[in-house]
Amino acid sequence: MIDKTKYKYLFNVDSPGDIKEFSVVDLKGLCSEIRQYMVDVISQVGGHFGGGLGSVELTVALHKVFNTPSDLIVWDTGHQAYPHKIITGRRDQLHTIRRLNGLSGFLKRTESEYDAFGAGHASTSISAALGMATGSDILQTNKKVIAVIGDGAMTGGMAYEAMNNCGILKKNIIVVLNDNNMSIAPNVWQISNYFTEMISHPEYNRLKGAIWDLTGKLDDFGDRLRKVAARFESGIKSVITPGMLFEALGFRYFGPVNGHNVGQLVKLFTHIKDYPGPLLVHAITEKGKGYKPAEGHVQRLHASTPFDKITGKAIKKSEGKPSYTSIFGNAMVDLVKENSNIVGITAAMPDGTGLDILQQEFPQNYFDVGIAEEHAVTFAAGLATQGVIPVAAIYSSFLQRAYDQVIHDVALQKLKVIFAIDRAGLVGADGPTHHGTFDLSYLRMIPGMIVMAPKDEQELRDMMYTAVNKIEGPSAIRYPRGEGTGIQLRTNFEAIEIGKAEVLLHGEDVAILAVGNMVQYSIEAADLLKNAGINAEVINMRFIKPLDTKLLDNIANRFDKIVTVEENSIVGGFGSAVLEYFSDHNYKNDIVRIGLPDHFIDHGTQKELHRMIEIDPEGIFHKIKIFCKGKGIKEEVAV
Ligand SMILES: Cc1ncc(C[n+]2csc(CCOP(=O)(O)OP(=O)(O)O)c2C)c(N)n1
Repeated sequence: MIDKTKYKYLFNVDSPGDIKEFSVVDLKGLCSEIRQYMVDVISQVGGHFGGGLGSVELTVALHKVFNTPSDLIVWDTGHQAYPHKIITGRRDQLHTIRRLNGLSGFLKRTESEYDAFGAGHASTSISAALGMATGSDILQTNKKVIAVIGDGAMTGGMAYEAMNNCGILKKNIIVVLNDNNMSIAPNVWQISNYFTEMISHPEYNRLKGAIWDLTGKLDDFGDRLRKVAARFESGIKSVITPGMLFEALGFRYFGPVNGHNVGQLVKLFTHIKDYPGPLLVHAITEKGKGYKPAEGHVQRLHASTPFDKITGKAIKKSEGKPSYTSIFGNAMVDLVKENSNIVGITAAMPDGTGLDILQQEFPQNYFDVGIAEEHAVTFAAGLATQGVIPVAAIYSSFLQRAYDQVIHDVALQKLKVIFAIDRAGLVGADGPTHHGTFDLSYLRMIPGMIVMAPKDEQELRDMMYTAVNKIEGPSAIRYPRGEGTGIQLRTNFEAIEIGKAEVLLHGEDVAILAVGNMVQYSIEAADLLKNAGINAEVINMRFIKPLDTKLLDNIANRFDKIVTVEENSIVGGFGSAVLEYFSDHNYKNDIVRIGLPDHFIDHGTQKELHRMIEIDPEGIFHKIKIFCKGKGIKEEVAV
């Protein structure tokens, strides 16, 4: 329960309109209450945390100065937008964040009119904001448009594509660079070294008093700004400010400013909001600001499960089974021990992918390229041309960004790049931006790509070994978020024959062809079917491409009824591959595909979502029972 008596301002703010008359003292009070409220609520329910704590003053200042929702604030990535949610009418639902039917953990246009643009993936904000500014111009709606982007998101190429275009189009747009020097892990943004160098340059410091010294005392800010602005027209600024790079791209650079001084931010935004053309405000912030345990935390509590408010320590659940992520990370270490030509590549997700384990053991075999999935893939392709064996560890939903690179730079050139695709299937609380629901569809159509899905942790290890040692061209291994099955692992690796499935249960009434984590679910469903008098054969297909066609011929000849099960979109995935094969070979069996429906699935726990769309063991059982016993079942079963 939240003790509302502790709050003087927060519960009087139901929308940004309520802070318009706030004094600087009030704004400061509100900022500290937003932090307090985030700690109170997120410590109980979990969620993204450090980024939001660092963006409180920016959020309050922007909503104070601009006329939202008519003016448009585009938050990049969206994990740092909890303060924005809190002051745009969603304060009282914050405890539902990331839960089934609750608030989204990111930005969502259908959730609030204040969410100008949906987000979840990084580096999109400047492009979207430029589109909005241009749209506002065309329709003459005279809206102010502000993009807020982190230094981590600035490592994504799209941000530069957008800035370049801003310089060309010269629309009125404000980009706020929320620079906390952190991505999830410490950021690998080379330009921040440039800023540091610039800011510490003696020449810059000598002239600092005369230029945009917004970090200091700014009581006479208005007058000085005008005077200094005039001098800048002569071009001095472009030579001596850290914003030279942005200036070269066509932005007017303001900063660096203290992103936690709300009064100063309000002044600055008020002054510049009517300036024409692209502006860039460089705000220095601190991830986890104002909450000691986050400030001392290596990842600044980027995201957390529920935690103890005092210590910041996660409230531990009992030790579970090892995650696929950690199995992958440890397998990388074992593989590198056998062959030092293997390297792991992550796009800013060392912990998320498990490659932090490799980084610790073999730092020279590890690369964090920033939030730059496209680059990661082509970088891997380049490495492969030289005989290095790159393993690009990228979440299923983030690999979507690098699709052309997978086709054009890797597959077309038949390069040996191994894609380790974590978070394949429904990821749970992160929701539709992060669900990995399409990779089987988008990978299996690529010529020469071998696509695998392990049924358990051992098979993941063996597939990695197979990809390294038995496959010459590109390959992909996709596995789900979360725990494995908990099986005992062999220490040695074993190669798996390419395109070979395995029959796990023999039966005669129906054949269940399953991939990945759906194999285990299918075995459990087969158990339930047995009790209902239906004997199912369960096959672990292992390969989505190439399919085990010998086995498919055998199945088609032995079974009238065949079911495919996958945690991928029903459109174009594994089941579709089986249908194509059967159709091409004139088999007329009765086939039902079980998978993810052809619509975006919201957030909830993985378990809840599996239940809801009936791809948990009970759901699979239920569907197959109808299929085997009923008539016209396909209509009922098809998802
Ligand atoms: C395309 C893409 N790749 C990876 C991620 C995962 N991710 C979420 S937040 C984040 C770090 C963002 O850093 P920054 O933009 O500096 O924001 P901060 O959290 O530091 O405020 C990353 C890598 C993502 N959301 N999108």
